[in-house]
Parts: sequence; C-alpha cells; structure tokens
Amino acid sequence: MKIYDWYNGPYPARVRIALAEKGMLSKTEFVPVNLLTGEHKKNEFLAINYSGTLPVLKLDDGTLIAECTAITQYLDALAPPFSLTGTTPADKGIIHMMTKRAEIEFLDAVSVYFHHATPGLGPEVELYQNPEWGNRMRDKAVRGMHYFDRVLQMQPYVAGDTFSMADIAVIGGMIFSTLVKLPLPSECAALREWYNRMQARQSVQQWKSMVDEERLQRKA
Ligand code: GTS
Repeated sequence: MKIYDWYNGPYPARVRIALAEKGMLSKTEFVPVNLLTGEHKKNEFLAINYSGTLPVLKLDDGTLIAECTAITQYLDALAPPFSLTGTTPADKGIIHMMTKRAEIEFLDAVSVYFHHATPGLGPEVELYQNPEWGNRMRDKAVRGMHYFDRVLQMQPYVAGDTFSMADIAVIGGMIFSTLVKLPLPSECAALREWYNRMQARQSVQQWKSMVDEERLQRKA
C-alpha cells in the first residue's frame, strides 16, 4: 500500500499517526507530492485525487482513497481492535461527529487562514487569496481551540474516555497552528495538558521522528 503525501503536512500527519497507531508505518510506501511546487494541482495528481489534496491512499489493487477520515476508517477496519473509530454504534457516531467538528471548527479553519491570509504555499500555488476570509477563519480556529478546551475539561479525550481518530484530527489542528504560528490561548489549560499528553504518545513521537529525518534528508 502507498500513501501520496508531503512529509511535514498537518493532514498527512493525521494518516501517518493513524498508521503508527495501527503498527502499519513500516508496511507503507510514502510517495512524495511536492506541495511547495504545486505538484498536487497538476493534472497528473488530479487524476489520482480530484480534490488536489494530500494524503491519498493507494491499495495494491489500484483503489484510491482520499480524505483523512476515510483513510483512517479503512486502516482501522483492516486490523482489529477498532481502536480509532469505535466499536459500539454510539462510539462510532460520536467519534465521527467529533472528527468532523475538529475539521470544521479548527483544522480546516487554520488551513483556510494559511492559504488566504498568509503567503501560504507561495504565489505560484496560491492563485486566489481572500485575506478577509482567511482572517475570519483564523478567528474561527481560535474559537475552536476554546471549544475543544471546554470538551477536554470534562473528559480525557476528544470523543470521550478513549483515544480515537477525533484526537488525531485535533492533533492535526495543533500541528497546523504551530506551523502558522497561531498560538494556543493561555487560558486553554485543558487543551494544552491534553496536547502535552498527545505529544508523548508513541505514535506522535514516531510521526515527529519521521518528519525530522525527512527534513534532514531534504537538506542534505
Ligand atoms: N479534507 C482533506 C482531507 O481530510 O484529507 C483535506 C486535505 C488537505 O487540505 N491537505 C493539505 C493539502 O493538500 C495537505 S497539508 O496542507 O496538510 O500539507 N493542501 C494543499 C492545498 O493547496 O490545499
């Protein structure tokens, strides 16, 4: 199985962390698609993913699965126990809801801020920018941080008592916020404590080592 991605991307991080959680990192081939040169918007890649986004999973039979949530659901279904997407109908529903909420209220909002109100991927790639919209999305992302802080004041993980795909989506939001220097508000103590715990998790450590290693290789 192959993953088309870019080594330090926050969305690719979600799938790499999911792979690490499932013990599948070493069984996966990573195919780099250079975001900085806009390779993901060229026809060759658009034939792989109509949306022109990373990551994309390619199975050995050629089947293509895009979207972090869909890829994570596939990976989790491959190997029980279903540790990332829930086992009971209620757990599955809540995890899906909180993952979607992490995207809408936080991660996707940071992404729109990055692409519209900062230089983003540079003038060759960012062909249309709307800074006002980008700044609105930055404010939405900050409200999202406050929301997840309140959630984490009440429970140890984003979707309840156990780690799940929803935590990985919020981790993606934190990674992207760090990249774009959008600080976590000082009053969000529960979100900060949770993120410290997440960063100590083996899968997140594995992701970080991969990124550091790849960054060094690219500099060499
Ligand atoms: N909904 C998609 C998913 O969940 O997979 C979003 C994927 C996404 O936006 N990926 C980013 C991308 O392709 C990768 S990264 O920003 O995290 O590195 N961005 C490029 C672009 O031009 O939007």
